[in-house]
Amino acid sequence: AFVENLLKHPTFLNNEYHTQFIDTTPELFDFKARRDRATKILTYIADITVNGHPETQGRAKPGAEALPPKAPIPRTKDNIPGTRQILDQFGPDAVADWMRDQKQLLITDTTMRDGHQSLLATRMRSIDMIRVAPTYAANMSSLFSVECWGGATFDVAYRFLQECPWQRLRDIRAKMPNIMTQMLLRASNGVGYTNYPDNVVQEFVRQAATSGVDVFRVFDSLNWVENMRVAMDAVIKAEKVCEGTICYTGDINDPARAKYNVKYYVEMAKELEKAGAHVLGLKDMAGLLKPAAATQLVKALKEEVGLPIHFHTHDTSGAAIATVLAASDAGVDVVDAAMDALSGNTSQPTLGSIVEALKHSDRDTKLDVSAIREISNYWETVRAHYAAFESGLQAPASEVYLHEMPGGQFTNLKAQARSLGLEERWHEVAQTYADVNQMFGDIVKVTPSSKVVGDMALMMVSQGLTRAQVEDPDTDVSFPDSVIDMMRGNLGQPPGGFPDTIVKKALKGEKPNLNRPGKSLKAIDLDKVRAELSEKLDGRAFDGEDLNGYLMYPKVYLDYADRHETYGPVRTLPTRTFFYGMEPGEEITAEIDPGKTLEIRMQAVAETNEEGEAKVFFELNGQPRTIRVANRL
Ligand code: BTN
Ligand code: 3PY
Ligand code: ZN
Repeated sequence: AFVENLLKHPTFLNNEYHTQFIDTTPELFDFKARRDRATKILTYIADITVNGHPETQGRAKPGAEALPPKAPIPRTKDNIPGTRQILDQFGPDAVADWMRDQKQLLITDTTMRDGHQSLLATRMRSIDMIRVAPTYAANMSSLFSVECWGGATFDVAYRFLQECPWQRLRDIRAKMPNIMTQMLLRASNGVGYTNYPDNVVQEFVRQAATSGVDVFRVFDSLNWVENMRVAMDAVIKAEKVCEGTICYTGDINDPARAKYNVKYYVEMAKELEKAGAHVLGLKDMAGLLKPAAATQLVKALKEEVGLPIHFHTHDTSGAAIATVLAASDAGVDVVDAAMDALSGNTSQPTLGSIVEALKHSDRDTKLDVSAIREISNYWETVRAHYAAFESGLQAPASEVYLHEMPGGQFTNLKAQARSLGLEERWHEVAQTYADVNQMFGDIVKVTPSSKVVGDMALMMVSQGLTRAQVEDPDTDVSFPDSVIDMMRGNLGQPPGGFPDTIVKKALKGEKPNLNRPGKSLKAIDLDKVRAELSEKLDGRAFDGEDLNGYLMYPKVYLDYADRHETYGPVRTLPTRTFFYGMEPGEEITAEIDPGKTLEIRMQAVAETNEEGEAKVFFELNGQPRTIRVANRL
C-alpha cells in the first residue's frame, strides 16, 4: 500500500520529490482509506471468526455432511440454444407463439428465487447459484426459464448477504446464456413494500432488462390491473416477456367466496391481455387452487383468453402436485417447480416428480431425470450450509386453506410470532389472519398486502383484540402504520373497495385516495438523486444499478455500500466461511476477479489483549498476514 500511495502521489508523479519527501508526507501512510480488497476480506473473516455472524448465532449449525458444494459437470461443451435465443432473435411475441406450439408441459425452475425464499428465509448466496448455472445451461437447456431474481431476494441480498443483487443477475445471465431468466416484480411496488413513483418503476424495469432479466412476472398485491400498467408498459418497451399475472385467492367453488369466481379471474385475464401481456401468469402464492378447480379455471382461461398460461403454486397443503397435473391435463402451458432438494412444503412442488409423473404421457416434459437428480443432489449439499435458516416446519398442512398465507410469508410470520412470544398461540394467529382478511373485505394477500394482514393479526393476538372489538366504533384501537397506509389507498384498491367500517375507524374520518397511488406521486428528479447519492457515498463511484438499489431502498443500499467499503467483495467467500469464519489450519480460495484468486489459510487466533483486540494470523497466497479485530463478545 505504501508503494502504491507513493507511486500515485502528485509530488512523486511530478518528479519533485527529494530525500525527505517520505518523512514529510504523512498521507503516504494513510493505508486505511486505501486498504486493498484482500485485506478487507481478511478483516471480514477475522471478524466473523472472532465474533460470529449475527444472523447465525444460536441457530442450528451445518452438519458434517455439509461438504463444499460441487456443481455437476456440464454434459455438453456448446450449449444447445434455448428460450433465450428465441427471445433475443425473434422477440417476446415469438416466445408466446412458440409456447402455444409446444405439446410438452414447459417448466420453470424456481429454486434460485421462490424455493429458497420460501424455505430458507431468502438467504441463499449468489456464489451457490452461479456455480451451478453452467450445469443448467448444459444439462437443462429445455427449461422454459429459471426464476432467479426479484421478490424478496433483492433487499435480502443487500441487507443480510452483503452482496449486490444486480451482480448476481449479471453473473447468472453470463453463465447461463441459453435459458431465459425470470424475475418477480410487484408492479408499482417494485421489489419493495410501497408504491413508488412511476418513473422509479420505469427506471427499475429498464435497468433489470439491461442487466439480464428476460421474463418479468408482474402482479399487483390487490389484483388491480390499473396499478400494473406502468410496470407492464415498461417491460413491453424493453422488449422482454411481460407475464401479466392474476393472483389466485379464495376458492372458485366456495359460494361463501363468490367474489373470486371463475368470471372474476377470466375478466381480469382479459384486462391483462388488453394491457399487452405476452403471457398470462396464474399465481397461486398460498397454494389454494385445488385440483378440480384448476381443471375448471385453466379450461375457462384457455377458452376465453388467447394467451399462453404460466401456473405458479406452493405445496404448503401437500396437494400441489395433484393441482399441477390437473392444470397440465387442462392445457396449461408452463408450470413452476423447485428442484427436489428445495421443494415441497411452503416451496414449489417437486420438479423431478412432476417430470416423472408426465413421462410417456402426451405432455412429457422431455427433461432428463438423471440430470435433474444430479442438480438436485447439488442443491441438497448447498441447503445443508443454510441450516441456520431452516424453519423447522415438520409437515404440510391443510390449515393453509383457513389462513391463506403466501408460502413466502408463512415461516416469516411464524418467526415474527415467536419473537413476540406468541409461538404457542400460532393457530390463533392463523385464525386471526383469516378474520383480518374478512374484516378487510376479503382481499388478495400477497406482498405487500399480506404483510399488512400479518401486522394486524399479530397486533390483535398480542393485545387480545377480536374482530368485533376492532370494528366496534366505541373500542379504541391503535392500528399498525401499514394498515392505516393501506386504508388510505396507498397500495391501491381491492375489488369492491375496503369496507367503510374499517376505513372510517383506521383513518378517523380522513378521506382515502381511491385513485391509482402513482397518479399523485411526483416524478423523482433522477439527476438530483444522483447528486445526492454521490454526496452520501463521499464521491465513491456508482452506476445505474446502484442508483436503482438506492431508489428502492435508500438506507439499506447505503448501509450495504458502507459495509462494502470495509469488508470488500465478501460475496466471493464460500458460504460456510461467510457465516462461520474459519478454523485454524483451514484453507479456502476466493476468486475476487475472473482469474484473480486469493488463497487464504487461517493459522491461529491469538488471545484477546487488554484493549479488547484479537489478532488473527493468516497466510494470504503464501505470505503471512495479521489482522486485528475488536472482540465484541
Ligand atoms: C448484518 O449486519 O446483520 C448482516 C451483515 C453482516 C455484517 C458484518 S458481519 C461482521 C460485522 N459485524 C457485524 O455485526 N456486522 C458486520
Ligand atoms: C414476493 O413478492 O416476494 C412473493 O413471493 C409473493 O408471492
Ligand atoms: Zn410464490
